[in-house]
Amino acid sequence: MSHGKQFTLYTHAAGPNGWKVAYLLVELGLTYEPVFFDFAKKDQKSPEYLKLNPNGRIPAIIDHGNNDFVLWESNAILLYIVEKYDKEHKFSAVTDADKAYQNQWLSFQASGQGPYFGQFTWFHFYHPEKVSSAEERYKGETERVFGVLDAVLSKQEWLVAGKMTISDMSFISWNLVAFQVILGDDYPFAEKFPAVYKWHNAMAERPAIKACIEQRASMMSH
Ligand code: GDS
Repeated sequence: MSHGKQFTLYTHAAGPNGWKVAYLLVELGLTYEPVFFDFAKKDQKSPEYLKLNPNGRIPAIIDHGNNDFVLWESNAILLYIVEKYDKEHKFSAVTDADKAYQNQWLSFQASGQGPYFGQFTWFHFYHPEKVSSAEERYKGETERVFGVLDAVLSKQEWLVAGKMTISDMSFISWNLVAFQVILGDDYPFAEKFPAVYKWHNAMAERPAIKACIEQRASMMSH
């Protein structure tokens, strides 16, 4: 390790899943060196990177403070970081029941939000043919997932343990893509999903998270 930071984070300027990890590292004051991949050059499929992450996707981390421990899958990374470096439980559950709920929401994010929002993005922007039925299906799933979150968050401020945890944080990046890109700026988000809107903004306005969001925006405008 020549950069002197605790972590190396393999990530991408636009891709949502690397930023999740950045939000937590910055919130906890842990240092990291980002390596921003160029997907057009297939950096994520290089033989060197596949040795770290056989799935060939971002994010992955190397923890230089723990014998160069390597991990991939963003929510597994969030859990590892809080387990090892959030001893005060600033962003993580304490009791067994809350830990189970924390896992429940992380699983819902990784199976319900990420892939469906991702497929909506894919069919909206990248699929070589226009397939309206697929786009409609994933738009419907995106709205359904927001509906689930809104029903819960209209009764409680945070998903788990009465505070912002990694479960809440794991949703931020794809929320942003949905707000800004796939549903679009003119989508009446605040009216349709008021509790989600409030919850998301409370997180996005935190200085650490705001700094990451601004860094992403500035990288995307260049
Ligand atoms: N579950 C993993 C995690 O959370 O760590 C998902 C990681 C992931 O999706 N990484 C993307 C990546 O490295 C960047 S975020 N892609 C490069 C590649 O595949 O070559 N993800 C679903 C999710 O978040 O659950 C997606 O939908 C991503 N879409 C969002 S970009 C891809 C394809 O054909 O589907 N090659 C391109 C689209 C894509 O990666």
